Amino acid sequence: MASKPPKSDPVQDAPQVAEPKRAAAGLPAIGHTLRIAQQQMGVRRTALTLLRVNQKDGFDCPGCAWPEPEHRHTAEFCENGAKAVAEEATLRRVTPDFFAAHPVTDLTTRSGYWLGQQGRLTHPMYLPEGGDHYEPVTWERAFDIIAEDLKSLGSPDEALFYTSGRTSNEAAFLYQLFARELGTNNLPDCSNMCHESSGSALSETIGIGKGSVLLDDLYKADLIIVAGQNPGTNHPRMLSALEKAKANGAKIITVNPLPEAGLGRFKNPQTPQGMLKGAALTDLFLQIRLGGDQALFRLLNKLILAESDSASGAGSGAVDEEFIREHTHGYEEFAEAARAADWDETLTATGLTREKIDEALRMVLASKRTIVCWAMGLTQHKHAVPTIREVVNFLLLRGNIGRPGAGVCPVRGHSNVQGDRTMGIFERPAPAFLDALEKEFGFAPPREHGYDVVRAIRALRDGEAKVFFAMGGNFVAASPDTEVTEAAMRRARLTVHVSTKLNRSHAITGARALILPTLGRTERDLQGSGEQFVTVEDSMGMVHASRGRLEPASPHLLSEPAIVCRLARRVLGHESRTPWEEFEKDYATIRDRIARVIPGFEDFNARVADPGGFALPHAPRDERRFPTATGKANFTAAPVEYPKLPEGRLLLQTLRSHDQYNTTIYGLDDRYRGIKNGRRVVLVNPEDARELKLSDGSYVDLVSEWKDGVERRAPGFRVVHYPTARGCAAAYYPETNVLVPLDSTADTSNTPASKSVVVRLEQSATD
Ligand SMILES: Nc1nc2c(c(=O)[nH]1)N[C@H]1C(S)=C(S)[C@@H](COP(=O)(O)OP(=O)(O)OC[C@H]3O[C@@H](n4cnc5c(=O)[nH]c(N)nc54)[C@H](O)[C@@H]3O)O[C@H]1N2
Ligand SMILES: Nc1nc2c(c(=O)[nH]1)N[C@H]1C(S)=C(S)[C@@H](COP(=O)(O)OP(=O)(O)OC[C@H]3O[C@@H](n4cnc5c(=O)[nH]c(N)nc54)[C@H](O)[C@@H]3O)O[C@H]1N2
Ligand SMILES: [Mo]
Repeated sequence: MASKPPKSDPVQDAPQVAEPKRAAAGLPAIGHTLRIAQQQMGVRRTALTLLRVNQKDGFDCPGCAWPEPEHRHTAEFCENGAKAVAEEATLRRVTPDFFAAHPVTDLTTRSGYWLGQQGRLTHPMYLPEGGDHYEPVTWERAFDIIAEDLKSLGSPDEALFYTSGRTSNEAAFLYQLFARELGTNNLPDCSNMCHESSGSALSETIGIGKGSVLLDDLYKADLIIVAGQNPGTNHPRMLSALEKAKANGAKIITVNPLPEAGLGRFKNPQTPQGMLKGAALTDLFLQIRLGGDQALFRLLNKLILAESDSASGAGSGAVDEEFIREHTHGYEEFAEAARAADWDETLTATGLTREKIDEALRMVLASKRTIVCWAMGLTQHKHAVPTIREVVNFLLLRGNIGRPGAGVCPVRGHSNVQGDRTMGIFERPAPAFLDALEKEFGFAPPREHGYDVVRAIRALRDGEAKVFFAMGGNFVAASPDTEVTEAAMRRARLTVHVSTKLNRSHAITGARALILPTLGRTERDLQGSGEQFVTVEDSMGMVHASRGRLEPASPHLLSEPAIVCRLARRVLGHESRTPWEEFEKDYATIRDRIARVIPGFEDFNARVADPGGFALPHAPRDERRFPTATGKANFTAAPVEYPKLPEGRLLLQTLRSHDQYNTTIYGLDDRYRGIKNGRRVVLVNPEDARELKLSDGSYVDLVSEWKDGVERRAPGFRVVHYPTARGCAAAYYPETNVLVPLDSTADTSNTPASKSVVVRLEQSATD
């Protein structure tokens, strides 16, 4: 039997703190997984469901975007994948009775954890203007309401169409097509808050905004640098890949302000030996200060050049001269900037010692095949784009792009965030993509760029956008500057959420609001032509099918493609020549169109029949061709930046605990970091804490300081003395989003700088 959701809320947030763990996974992980899964699903459903995750005839894990290995274990999932599945396959339900019992004013007082724990949404629900209760509504009426509002807009650009990254390729393709037939490129997505900086930096330098390695490359690498990523929690299956890489002789350098458990010792739950002993993954740990990565890579580049310039190094091949000559552009300017890198400044920016950097250099020079992996620790800074460009410089210098065992590896978050972008979910679409849409569907797509997430919030705030539609996600909780974002959302005329689970975005609404409940990945999708499957693209550009088998959570759910098709028919009517009805009936007909519009998808339906899926083309990886403006891989030479802190302040990063999936909170523990039963904690280096007179266990308010002079405050955090880098602090998202100023974003990519918030810690009034 599944257990009931918690009744009381606010759930008691009373953190208990123990020593952080050194090893990740292993037996405790399995026990933990089964406990959480059984609470949601009961024993039988847990076993049946978990066995189908990531199997060739099963569904793609809705957890992260890490690829599936060629040879899959019977249980090809990880602890956190299993939690993501349990969250969706839960037997708990949010019915119209629930909404009758809980007015919206009540929902706004509840924690995100409590809301999520209530279970799956079962009926389309409508919140009328001035009402305080969502009421059940028919699908027809729901589409009428949306159509009314969309048609009354002064311009289609007053509507926003957000996407979170779980949406399938088929649904995403239809969704962007609908928005563009309506007449807008306002397609902000979670990627704007996530890997946008990677996309920006990579498109400019190598000509494609995606990683250049496949799983097999990791197994062939001599050196893997993992910077700004916590795979033990967020991409647990990556640890198995790193373990295999090490068995093949690779060395691993970890660059992180925190000593994250998984990168220390890993106990592979899928091998008996791994369970007992575990393997140490990291060979060299560089405990860097937040935002110090650009300086670090710049100095390494200087040292590589110096090695190449030195008499003893002449001809040593420290730099790959032939590759640089044949395939790159901008080398001279870059080399000049790199040679000017300053040791002292680098030591200040990184907080590292000379010895550690020298050791890293030796490992770099000894490696013939190097891969750099990264995630949010690199992308969510003001200077994220130049930081990632510097990583590209570092790899180009030794010819580490476009050959086996080497390359760039941005590790994506949401399971189909990369696919959604490939399908055209982008506020700044390429002209060639729009041309292809125009040719295939016979309408003139809008050419003007749309709003990204931050600009969408400003548009709502300023009354320039009036209808907000979300395909999944939890926009108000995931976005920065919570108070600003919530106020902005309340100004909308209509907010609509296509969702599986209840979340805060359903409580903070426009004048009218709709909740449209949808099928999850685990569920059977039956349409006019029979059972359907969808497709997804993983972090390494592999496309494959995903087929749900479970009975849907309620008979009233529609699939995401069906919702878009019906909405499009209702809103666009006869003006649209697109066969929406046929698309809804048979998703293979959507894939036929994708095949004609998007390069790399030729013969889509035939190729996706291969259970292993297929790889999308990637010119730099496949043929060392760089489709950039210069036709070559571009070296760049931006000035080095790093955050500078005023006296008595700390730099706060906002990150994930082990028991959450973004804004979905599975539980109140962060096992690897030794935190139990609470989320309002702030991790502070003991030396900093001593200087700031903050004892372990005391309570503080986090107050963010930004140049607009507005005081942003998150009250009541328990101080935890923790071995993070000096001057740095860490606390969980989304509780701390209230501290991230809307205007504090990365240059070029406009991604909120969620890993770089200047804060002062004030004793809490209640302490
Ligand atoms: N279980 C689970 N899985 C998930 C998610 C989840 O919430 N839960 N979220 C998914 C999503 S959408 C994403 S984007 C990914 C996120 O995956 P991660 O990027 O691993 O997630 P974060 O928790 O934000 O962790 C950031 C890591 O970077 C480090 N870091 C922070 N700032 C810096 C810096 O300036 N320099 C360096 N070198 N390191 C830094 C932090 O200490 C931390 O280890 O995970 C995906 N997978
Ligand atoms: N401060 C701070 N803010 C951050 C980050 C950070 O590190 N720090 N990280 C950023 C990152 S990397 C990301 S990706 C964003 C995440 O932003 P979002 O993607 O918007 O947020 P999620 O929490 O993943 O969304 C969860 C909701 O998605 C819905 N959902 C789940 N599965 C499905 C499905 O199959 N279909 C549909 N239609 N709905 C579904 C459920 O209703 C659930 O409540 O947050 C960003 N915000
Ligand atoms: Mo993400």
